[in-house]
Amino acid sequence: MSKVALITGITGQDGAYLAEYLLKKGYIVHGIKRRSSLFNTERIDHLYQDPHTENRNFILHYGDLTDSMNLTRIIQETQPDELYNLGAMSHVMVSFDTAEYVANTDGVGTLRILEAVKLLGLTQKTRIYQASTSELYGMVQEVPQSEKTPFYPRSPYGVAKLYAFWITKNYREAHGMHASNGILFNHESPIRGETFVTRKITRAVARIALGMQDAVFLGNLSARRDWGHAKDYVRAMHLILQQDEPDDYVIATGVTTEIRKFAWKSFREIGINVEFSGEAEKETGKIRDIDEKNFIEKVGEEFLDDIKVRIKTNPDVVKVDPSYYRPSEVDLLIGYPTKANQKLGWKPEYDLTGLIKDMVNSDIKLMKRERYLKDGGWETLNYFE
Ligand code: NAP
Ligand code: F7E
Repeated sequence: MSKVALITGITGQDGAYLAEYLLKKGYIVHGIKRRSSLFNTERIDHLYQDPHTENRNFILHYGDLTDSMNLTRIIQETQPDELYNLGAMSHVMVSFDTAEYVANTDGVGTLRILEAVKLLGLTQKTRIYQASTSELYGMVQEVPQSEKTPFYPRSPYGVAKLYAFWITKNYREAHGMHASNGILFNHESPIRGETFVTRKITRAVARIALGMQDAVFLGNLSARRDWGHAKDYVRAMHLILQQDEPDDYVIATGVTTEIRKFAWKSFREIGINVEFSGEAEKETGKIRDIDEKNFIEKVGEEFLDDIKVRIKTNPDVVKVDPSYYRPSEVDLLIGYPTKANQKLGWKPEYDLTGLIKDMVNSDIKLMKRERYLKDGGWETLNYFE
């Protein structure tokens, strides 16, 4: 018989990759999506099944992590073997402006899930995955960060997730539930939200190359992150729930990189060499030269002349805008994923170069499409299929 999974946050980056992964494994996948005034299912539209289809294995339910009764009803109706709690207001900077909402969704929302499973008598049936985060380490107390490193969150998001981490652990210990935390370090992909720094950069690289944007404005260029690919990280989520015993795991690559270097590598992926100079708000990244062969191969010959002109006229492609600085910053994250490597047998397939390649090339395709559509070029669309 097929296993049943319920995913909160199904419309997000991880929800989409996890749903696809579980469907390929033969699961019946239920997802909770929020009602929104515009379509919010773009990431999972390729998985959609007509409600009249027999033996449907991908089913969406309206819901919200702030609504206990709704969550309880959906869990009762779906009787999941595995419940992945991925829903959250996940943007750290935005959490400074919406702290109470984040506490309610990301913190108490996790309690609602755990309590519903307990109340419905499903503690022995339903295994729970909680989307914990490297933001728990915040002002890091140890380098690199492992499952044993003490937490010191630095944002309302981190603090809400701290509650979610501990309430998950408490329900495991107090009620014998199979509830586990995946402490995932940053993971990105071509479908990453556009306001996270990696996607903001790869999208801007594509737009700058195609003449659609002059420069990208960023905040703290010196912060360091341990970035992996979301496709690798959803495999780890699934592995965590296949273990006989529930536990907490750090999922990371063990490599850390500055934001500045991520930007440099992203431009370089399409043959644009950028040089950084200046300090703090005055720092800029300028085009130094172009590897024409690479640029033509990745972007197209028709865009080369314009970008060459920019070296002389307007070379600044990265600028600093202090409004992106955070009230309290997480300066350095680097994970120590040995427990996951050894116990789960998990290893990432993508390294940072592979991740950047995937993201930049996908954004070039997307932005070309956008550019041609804007120019009224409907008839040229087939070119991109
Ligand atoms: P994401 O792209 O921002 O997706 C978040 C999902 O949560 C979306 O489906 C969103 O729905 C949904 N959501 C937001 N508020 C909700 C609410 N009140 N009720 C129900 N659903 C709600 O995030 P992600 O990158 O996929 O991350 C998945 C989870 O892992 C999150 O919990 C995040 O905090 C955590 N995490 C992420 C990373 C990372 O680097 N990506 C690392 C560690 C932990 P809409 O589409 O309607 O907005
Ligand atoms: O910022 C710096 C910023 O927003 C990374 C979420 O998925 O991962 C994510 O949180 C760094 C920070 O991700 C800009 O100051 C510079 O130091 O891409 P981010 P995040 O805050 O690390 C963790 C693990 C999660 O759990 C979260 O849900 O980049 N930075 N300039 C910038 N950041 C943004 N967003 N925009 C900038 O312009």
